[in-house]
Amino acid sequence: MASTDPDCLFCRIVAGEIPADVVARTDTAVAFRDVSPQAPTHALVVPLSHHADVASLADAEPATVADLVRVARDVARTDGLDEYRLVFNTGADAGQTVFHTHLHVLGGRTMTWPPG
Ligand code: IU
Repeated sequence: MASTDPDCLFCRIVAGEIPADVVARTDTAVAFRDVSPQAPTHALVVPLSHHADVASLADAEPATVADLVRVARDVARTDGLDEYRLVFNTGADAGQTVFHTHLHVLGGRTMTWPPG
């Protein structure tokens, strides 16, 4: 049984309690379109289980981290992308605002670096 937090927005999206534009679902992850897209393709891939950030997920469920990357690749491919950016913001200073692990999949335009 995956750990969940009833107060967590992404746990509630995973559970189907809050609507989202879901584009993929596996035994371990759900992918949905970001509500505030920063690129033509901008999806979030989240584990079913609640862990605040990717390092915590890696400690608890290392295989799920790889699953997130594979789902991200498949979402990009579905949008016709071979080239894309994957981002795990970790901590408020890094830009993390939702404390349920999520992998950003960004693509469909030329990316700049550093991201800011
Ligand atoms: P961040 O790495 O924690 O900053 O990313 C959180 C993302 O979640 C951000 O891109 C938001 O636009 C996105 N998001 C969403 O897709 N749906 C929501 O209801 C909320 C945030 I709140």
